[in-house]
Order: sequence, then C-alpha cells, then structure tokens
Amino acid sequence: MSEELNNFKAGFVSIIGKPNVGKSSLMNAFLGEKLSITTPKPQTTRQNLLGILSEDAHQVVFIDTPGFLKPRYLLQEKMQSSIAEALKDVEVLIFISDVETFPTNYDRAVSEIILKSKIPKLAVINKIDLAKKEKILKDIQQTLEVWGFKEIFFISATECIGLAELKSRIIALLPVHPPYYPMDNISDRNMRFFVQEIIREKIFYNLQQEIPYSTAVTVEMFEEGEERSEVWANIFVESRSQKKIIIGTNGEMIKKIRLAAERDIKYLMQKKVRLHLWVKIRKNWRKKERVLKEFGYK
Ligand SMILES: Nc1nc2c(ncn2[C@@H]2O[C@H](COP(=O)(O)OP(=O)(O)OP(=O)(O)O)[C@@H](O)[C@H]2O)c(=O)[nH]1
Ligand SMILES: [Mg+2]
Repeated sequence: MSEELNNFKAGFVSIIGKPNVGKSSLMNAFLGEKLSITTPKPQTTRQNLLGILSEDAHQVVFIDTPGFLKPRYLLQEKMQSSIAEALKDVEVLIFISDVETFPTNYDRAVSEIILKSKIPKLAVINKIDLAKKEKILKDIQQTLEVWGFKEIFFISATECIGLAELKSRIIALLPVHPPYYPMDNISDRNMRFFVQEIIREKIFYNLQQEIPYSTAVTVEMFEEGEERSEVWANIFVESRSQKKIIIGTNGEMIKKIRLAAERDIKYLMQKKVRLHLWVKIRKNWRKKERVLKEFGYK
C-alpha cells in the first residue's frame, strides 16, 4: 500500500439543525455541486442524503439531515428518526444555526441532544453575510459557549465565507481509514432520487402554504434515448383542490414546474430531457405508513 493510502483519512460528518438554516446549502458548498435541494421554505429536506467529498488524502462523507421539528404528522416522525440515525456511527457532528434566527428553543433542544454525545462537535453559525453588526456575532458566540460548545465557526454557505477553515478542522478530526465509497461517487442516491428531488424543489418554489408539504413525487419510468431522455413522474397531492392548484389555469402552473425541472434535469443528465408529469390524489398520504414507504420515506 502506498504512503498516501496508509495515511488516508475518511469519516462521516452529520449536519444537524433546525429547518431552513442552510444545512443543505452547506453540504452543497463543500461539494461544489447542487446535490441537495434548497429552498427558502423550512423542511425542504425530507430524508438523510449523503454527499461524498473525495480529495487526494481524504474522503468526507457528509450527511444532510431534515430539519428537526416536533412530530405533527407521521412524516415528521420519520424525519426525526432519521436525525437519530444521523447521530449514529459518525466521526464529527455539526450543529448549525443562522445569524437571523439564533437562538430559538429548537436550537437549544437540538444542541442538547448533540452536546450529550461524545462525538466531536462543531457549532456553525451560517448566513453571516446577513449580520448587520459585529456585536451580533459576539453575542451568539457567548451563548454557544455558555451552552457548552468549544469550537464555533461563523460562515456563509452561499457566499463561501469561512468554509476553508471549517473544512480543515473537519478533516483534522477524521481518523485514518480507507475510503468508504468509490472516489468518483458523489452520493449514495441514484438518478431517480435526484430527478424526484428536482421536481419537488420546483413545487416548493412555485407554490405557497401547505401545498409543497402535501406533495410527494415519484419517478415511474425512464427511457434513455441517444439524444434525449424521457421521464415519467407522478406528483401526489392530498386533495382535489390541491390538484387543481398544481395544474393551474389552463395548465400554466404544471407547465412552469415542468420547464424549470427539465432545465435542471438536463444539467444533471447532461442530455436533453422531456418530462411527463401526472398529478394524482392520495388522501392523507403523510399519515399512512404503507404509502410513506411506497414514496421512499422509509
Ligand atoms: N443569505 C444567505 N442565505 C443562505 C445562506 N445559506 C443558505 N441560505 C438560504 O437559506 C434558505 C434555506 O437553505 P437550505 O440549505 O435549504 O436550508 P436547510 O437547513 O437545508 O433547510 P431544510 O432542509 O428545510 O431543513 C435557502 O433559501 C438558502 O438559499 C447564506 O449563507 N446566506
Ligand atoms: Mg435541507
């Protein structure tokens, strides 16, 4: 084995925090790819997603987790159990919040869970590009220290501030270990998953209130042509009125969603794509164990 492989470092890093603080944005910034969907709405991410950063001497496997909320629906319970999952067998825990909302009761609750664990933990405050005064950062630092965090980083995931320092610290904490995944893998998920997520992201961007949360997307079929791929996907909603809104007057809304999704899927597949979307009603799917499984929320 070469010297380099002998000293190779690898490990898992969980990114945990309340909804909308920039967990997915941070993982994407580290990977230099838009792997995980990000939107201005809370609770965008629904399942743990691995993002794998492989460089010459290390492999960092990030785990992007869903925001942590009180269970209101079965789907949220699933999200919480995936947080518990994210605390298992990892080398580093990142607790993340942002300058705009820190500190809330949720920050406190999530921190308590994290601080109880013996795993090395880093507190990260995101969106410092939005901080109006230096003093805000000082106050946040003080609160985090009182809570028990020893290492605190101030960053902006979207403006790429403070990321290099955070990354060096993460790598320093990783043990010597061979890579867990092939060096050219960027995630543990397949194309079907990413296509579903892209469609879901466009629904989050274009529709308001409860509708994005009542929506699930499944890709039913792929047909890979030489020049163009065809993808058939279902959008599930909970009621007839939601279906009407997603389709929109004269189909305007569904067309908007389709065109925006086609653009991103084309980039992902590096090929032209034609997307066929069907809107279907599945009453109360968020509360049904069997349907959650069927939609991939294990
Ligand atoms: N100004 C600013 N906005 C940011 C920054 N990082 C993330 N955002 C924005 O914050 C919003 C939420 O980001 P996400 O990455 O989706 O947050 P999340 O924590 O993954 O959210 P959930 O998956 O819903 O729990 C998006 O609109 C991002 O563009 C940042 O450094 N600065
Ligand atoms: Mg997210």
